Amino acid sequence: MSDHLTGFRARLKAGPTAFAAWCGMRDPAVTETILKEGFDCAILDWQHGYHDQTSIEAGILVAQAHRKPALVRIGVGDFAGAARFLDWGALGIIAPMINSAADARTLADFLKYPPVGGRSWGPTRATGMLGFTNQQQIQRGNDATIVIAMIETREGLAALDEILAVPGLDGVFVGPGDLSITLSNGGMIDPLHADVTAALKVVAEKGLAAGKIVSAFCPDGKRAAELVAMGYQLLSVGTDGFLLRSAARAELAKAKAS
Ligand code: 3PY
Ligand code: MG
Repeated sequence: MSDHLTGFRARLKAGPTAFAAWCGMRDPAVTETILKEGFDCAILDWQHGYHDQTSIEAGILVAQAHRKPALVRIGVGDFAGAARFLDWGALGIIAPMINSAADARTLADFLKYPPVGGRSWGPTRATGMLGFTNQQQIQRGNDATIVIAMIETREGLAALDEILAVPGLDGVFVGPGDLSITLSNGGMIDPLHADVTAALKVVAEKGLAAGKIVSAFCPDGKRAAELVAMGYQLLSVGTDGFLLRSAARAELAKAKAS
């Protein structure tokens, strides 16, 4: 059994906080380079990243080569596509703009096998990759993969209690950028704004009380450290683009200082 993969969900709940490499770039070598710096998993960003289907598949495989899980942040409402990514070996799905319990139920229904949901079985990579037989895939696949709803709107926050009560949902992931936009009625984008910080505290408290995985996007490491203190169990740290840009800027500044 591939415990480094199948045990991910349990490890998130037990702690310590896991850190995710947020990967929007298409080349799997970028994912690999960042992952090797000690991140616990990769999140491949299909929604806003540069990925195509081939690069999602390559990202999953390169993460697996380093014995790390890969999760995919899907497009809005793209639950059928998400099930394919699980078949290919993604260990988790992060679904944006989940605004109601009905949204969360539909998400879980697509991605969890019966009796929890109605996921369709496909004899693709995931079964062998996880070390499962077909029968075990049906019986244990639901526990080996995580289904996470993004809370990133005013509506999602208002429906948080009902969303957290959806049985097939493993966790919530705060998108602070979109949250800042909706909380200000389009007035600003500021993922570090005090209103977002207050919402992050509420999501952590309610999510942990409901026994769900609490996770969030962090624009940088400083923010991630603050959210560890709030009890967050899975945090992304910047993005591949941000990390590349900040290292480039810092090194060029040193070169020009001479
Ligand atoms: C947000 O901050 O809105 C996100 O979706 C993180 O990428
Ligand atoms: Mg968002």
